[in-house]
Amino acid sequence: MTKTILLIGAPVDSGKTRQGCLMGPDAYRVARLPGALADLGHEVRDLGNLAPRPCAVAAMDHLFELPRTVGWTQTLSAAAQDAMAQGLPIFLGGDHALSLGSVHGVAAHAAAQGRPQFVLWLDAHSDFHTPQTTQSGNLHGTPLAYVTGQPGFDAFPPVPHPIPQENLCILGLRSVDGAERAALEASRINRHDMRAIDEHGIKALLAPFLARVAQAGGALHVSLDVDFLDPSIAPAVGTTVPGGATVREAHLAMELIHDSSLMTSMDLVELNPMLDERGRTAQVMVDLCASALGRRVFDRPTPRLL
Ligand code: 5AB
Ligand code: MN
Ligand code: MN
Ligand code: MN
Repeated sequence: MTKTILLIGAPVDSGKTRQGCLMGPDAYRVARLPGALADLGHEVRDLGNLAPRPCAVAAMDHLFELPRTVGWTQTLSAAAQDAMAQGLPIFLGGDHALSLGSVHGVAAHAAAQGRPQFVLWLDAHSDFHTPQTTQSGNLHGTPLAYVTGQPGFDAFPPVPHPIPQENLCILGLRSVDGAERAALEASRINRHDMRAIDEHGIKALLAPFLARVAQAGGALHVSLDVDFLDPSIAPAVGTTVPGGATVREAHLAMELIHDSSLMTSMDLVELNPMLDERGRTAQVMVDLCASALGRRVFDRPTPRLL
């Protein structure tokens, strides 16, 4: 089914100290994301890049760039709510702090429609820190705590529609900090680490979650962190953790998402073009996005020599 796809550039770089993700949206454009989606028959509208609202909240010593990140959250939540009324938004990151806003916004839209919101989080990390538990002070490690309504986000917009923990599924885990682990273990969040993927295969883990989304008539936001992938195939990321998903595991996840027809919004996050090798990470992310929107495995173009 053809869709109206809104590409929303979110050059967020305030979520961690290592800079470079601000170049992500343009890298996706250069790697031909708009063309790849248009080739599948979709109507593609590139809305250009957003900028954060100026924000007067006080800085906090142990948190990197809190005011700027709050400003981005306001901008992106509003943009997400607007875009959901027009089609399927894809947020071109930008680091994962952008999901503080994108998920906040899509959840507000779903609530207004009386529809439950679900989130699939493809990531090496659980991003379940609060501003109190983070050791690094990097807010890109906090979005799942924020959108589920955990306490400690007083500087951020209120969360009137927290996403129920059982509506979240994290796939690809292999780096979870102590405080996050305790909170995660006490939670109802569905989560599968790399060992589970090794033992059962990605379909056995993902299909039951997709079935629950379908059963509930839910909206599904997919948040794809570059570090879900093994760094050997996706080196352009500041937080590399060996032992990630293979090219085919990631494509199969995207193909299953497409077959389900459930995805209503998406983030492509954490690409740092400064760390890329001849654009190969940008390219693999573009190809994965195309799979999520209907490119079949045998229709994949033969890659140009890298
Ligand atoms: B990402 C770490 N848990 O809090 C922290 O890349 C890493 O969005 C967070 O998943 C990684 O700084 C955040 C050590
Ligand atoms: Mn992440
Ligand atoms: Mn990560
Ligand atoms: Mn990362």
